[in-house]
Amino acid sequence: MRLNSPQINIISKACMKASRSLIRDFGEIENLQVSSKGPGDFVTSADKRTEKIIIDELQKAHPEYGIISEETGYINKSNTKNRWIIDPIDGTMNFLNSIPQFAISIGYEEEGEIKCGVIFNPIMNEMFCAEKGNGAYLNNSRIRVSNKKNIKESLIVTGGPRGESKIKDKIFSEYINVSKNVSNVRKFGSAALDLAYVACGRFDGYWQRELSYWDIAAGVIILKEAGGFVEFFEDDNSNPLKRNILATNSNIHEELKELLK
Ligand code: 2AM
Ligand code: CA
Repeated sequence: MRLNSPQINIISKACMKASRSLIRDFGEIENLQVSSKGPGDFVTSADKRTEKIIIDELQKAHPEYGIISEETGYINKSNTKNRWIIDPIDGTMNFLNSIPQFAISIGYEEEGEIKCGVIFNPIMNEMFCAEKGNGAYLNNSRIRVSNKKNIKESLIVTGGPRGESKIKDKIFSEYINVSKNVSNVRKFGSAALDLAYVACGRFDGYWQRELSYWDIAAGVIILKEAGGFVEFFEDDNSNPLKRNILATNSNIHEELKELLK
């Protein structure tokens, strides 16, 4: 791999370290699924355990960097120059149900711009990573978005709505409209991996409302470096951590955007 910034090395090391306990935890879930208590509490602690390993590792390298992480929130909030953006388990619902479609996602931001990121699915042993200006990789191979030009032939991925969403009807009607005009739509349950899959051409486009910044920070740079196009739409200015995202191979971008109107 030709990625060589110190930050990408720090992130991939943290991912590898955290993934060892995450793989063990995933192995436990099957047993807990059939127990009367269920795996709920265990998953919450696995999430926290994974986050702690990642944060400890990142802080060892740079105690002064800012952090935004799903479970803990902000650390060193005043440092907005250098910041790690962490989602310890993206695709928690899949993890909870013993479905191996989840990932650790870590992005690194400098002066408000994402410079590099890693998305690691420890069960499939797939590490997606990218660094600004140096391309995107899946393990050791360079990746690129698909070359699909016709939206009617495109495979699109999306997610949501969550149970508590106040715009469920809107999200469902978008789902129907997109479904009628593309080859097919998937709901895979991990925003980070959805973006990574567009980056390597498995999907042609992705959209999702009501995400959090940590779900997509690493995915944005991976997709951009793979030749894709990312756009945030109808941003809620009162909450900078909330995002609606549209991300494609760039060829079908305008057409997919049109379908969401
Ligand atoms: P999670 O697994 O870390 O909770 C599922 O469609 C994907 O969207 C997952 O990446 C999930 O992250 C994320 N997601 C769905 N609804 C969300 C919400 N309301 N806020 C934040 N993330 C959400
Ligand atoms: Ca997430």
